[in-house]
Amino acid sequence: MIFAKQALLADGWARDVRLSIEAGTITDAVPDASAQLGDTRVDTLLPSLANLHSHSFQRAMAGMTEYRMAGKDSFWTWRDLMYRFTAHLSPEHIEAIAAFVFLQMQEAGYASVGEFHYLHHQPGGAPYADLGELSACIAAAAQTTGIGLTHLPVLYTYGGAGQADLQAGQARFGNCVDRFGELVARARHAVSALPGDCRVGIAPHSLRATSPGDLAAALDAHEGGPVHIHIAEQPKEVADIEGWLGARPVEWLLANAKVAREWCLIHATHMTDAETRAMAASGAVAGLCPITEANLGDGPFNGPAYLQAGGAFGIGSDSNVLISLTEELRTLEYSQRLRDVARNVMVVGEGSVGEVLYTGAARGGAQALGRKAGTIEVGQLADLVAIDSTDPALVALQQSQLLDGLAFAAKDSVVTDVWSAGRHAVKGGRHIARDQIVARYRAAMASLMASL
Ligand code: NGQ
Ligand code: ZN
Repeated sequence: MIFAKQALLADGWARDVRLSIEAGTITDAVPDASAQLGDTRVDTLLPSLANLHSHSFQRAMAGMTEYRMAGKDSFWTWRDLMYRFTAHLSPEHIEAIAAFVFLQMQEAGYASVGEFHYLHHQPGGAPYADLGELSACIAAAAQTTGIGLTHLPVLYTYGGAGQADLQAGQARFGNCVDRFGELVARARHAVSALPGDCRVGIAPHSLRATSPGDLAAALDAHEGGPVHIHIAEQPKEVADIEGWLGARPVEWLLANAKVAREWCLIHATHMTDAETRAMAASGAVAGLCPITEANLGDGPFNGPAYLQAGGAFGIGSDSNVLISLTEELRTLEYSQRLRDVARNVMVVGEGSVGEVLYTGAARGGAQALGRKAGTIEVGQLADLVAIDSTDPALVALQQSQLLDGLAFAAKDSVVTDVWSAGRHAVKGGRHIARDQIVARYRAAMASLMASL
């Protein structure tokens, strides 16, 4: 049982809430209750967020690509460096990095992660004896940390728009649709050993890394569950797709695939207003990755038009250059303010920006990961985060201002506890397996640095 002095329930704030959890699911949520002996007591309980988009291995190169080279650095020059980095990663590295990343996510307040996983093969491109070897590493990291995993094996077949050959640096990613089917089966096998809230979806990497026929075949073979795809992140990508397929990426996808609620369109940065409205109407989730989108120079999301049209959204940490839930939320809003030279942009009509961002991302993130979560109510998974409203950063705020405080005035250190489907992995602000996971990460980094 959890006893919270206050909790944000599905129908609003309540005081003195006693929460019962059975087999990972909330079975009772009683306001105005009394704490009982043995209850886990927390200050403020919120539905936790899903981190809907991560490439965990990229965390290990955080800080290595911020040196300006002669000429103009861009997303594409960053990508070359990232590709070179992948050549040095062993299965042991990949598992140790993923466990560390998941720990950092949990300590920041995320209960679940969508791992968009495209490192499949050995350096050079030969498959491992088990095609799903590296998917199994991701599953093992989820097991170690207790995070709620939605594993998204990636279909990456071509090196660029127009079915270009894979580049040398992309050899570890490549599969044709048939072998991708085998890979998904192996990934399902690996994830079947995890708790029941963990699941597998699929992720055609991007329109440029697949083809219309292959995409249709992969979707046909899909047994159900989330479908994630990178889309319209960079202007060059929009131009390449338009040149090849005769339509802008989001426009093309909406016209050629049955995009609906189980889809998550990652970035969707460069959209016309018509695309923005059509995407919102599709029911898909916009997978926004504000820190990475700023870091890679992608551009700001078309937030006002998307919210006006009722579009669903969630938050991802993508490159993991920094893992911070509070900073993702404010970076999303600040990108809008800087573009519009305005304040309080991500709200339709009047209201709290922090509340719209937080509760929207909680619901949209859960939807994108296929988790029955995102609100605190009976029947939902116990994906929960507790924060300390007596922290100096929050102490002066009214209940109705707490989410604004969290989004704009606090650091992730206000997080005290996190549960993933009832698994209580963060206590007192620390992951329960922190020492072991960090020690293993340090050892992996020492071995990786020796190989660079
Ligand atoms: C990724 N990153 O999948 O990690 C990509 C780069 C690619 C972002 N799009 C790789 N931010 O585009 O092929
Ligand atoms: Zn990505």
